[in-house]
Amino acid sequence: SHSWGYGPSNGPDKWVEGFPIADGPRQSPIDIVPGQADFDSALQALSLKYDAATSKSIINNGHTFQVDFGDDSDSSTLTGGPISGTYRLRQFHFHWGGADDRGSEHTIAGTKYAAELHLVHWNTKYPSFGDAVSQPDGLAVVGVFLQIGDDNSQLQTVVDALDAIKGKGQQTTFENFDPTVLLPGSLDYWTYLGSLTTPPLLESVTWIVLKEPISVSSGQMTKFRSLLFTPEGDEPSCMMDNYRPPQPLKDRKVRASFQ
Ligand code: BO1
Ligand code: ZN
Repeated sequence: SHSWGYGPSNGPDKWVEGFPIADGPRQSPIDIVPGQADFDSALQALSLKYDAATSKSIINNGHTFQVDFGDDSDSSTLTGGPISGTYRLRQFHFHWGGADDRGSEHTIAGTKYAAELHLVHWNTKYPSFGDAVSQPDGLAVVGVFLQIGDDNSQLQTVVDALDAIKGKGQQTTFENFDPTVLLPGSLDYWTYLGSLTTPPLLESVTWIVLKEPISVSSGQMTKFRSLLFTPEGDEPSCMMDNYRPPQPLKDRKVRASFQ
């Protein structure tokens, strides 16, 4: 059958055929133009409280690799920032390019980073992630840019696990990992209302995009690209360029937590 992906025949330009919300009013990602964002002094500081004991496994799902967390209690949470209430961490994953000059989903005044980390949280006013994912205030995703530079020793823990999940559908345990170690020094952010960046493209995400990038070396990016979109036994296709380009801002405002 013909499922979505990032190729010419099933990539972002084709997603609207199966997911008409692709042309909806609050799609993600977007290009963030800092000079057009409104500083909002009412925005609170972000509070990210993660417990390493909640990390469970790492999986290649054929679109990206993700680390999944136990989310049956308030052990790893996001509060503050632009959101009300408590959101629980469900998973984190990355998007990246086929070369170091591209790969992020959000762009900053047109500038692309080499990759983007997404920490995905769901609103505990709903019973589960599955219920929250289709609600307008159901999810909050923290986006962190990866900029080419020094080897990132915190990220290397993740990179070292990739050998074990080369093909689509492969997974392995990934325990005792606190994703706080992946965050930059500053939690200054931009925020706007948007969507999942992959099908089903549901318009349920409060986006929180951090201003300060983290580092990644070119060698670490090469290891991301050694993953495969394909399952073991199929003609191999390297996992890269798994990002959606920026979508129209339409009737939305981007707010900044900083001046
Ligand atoms: S993203 O952060 O906007 N790139 C994004 C895109 C898609 C999902 C999550 C975040 N998808 C959902 C799937 C669910 C899955 C869940 C948690 O991720 O729709 O089926 O359970 O991994
Ligand atoms: Zn993502």
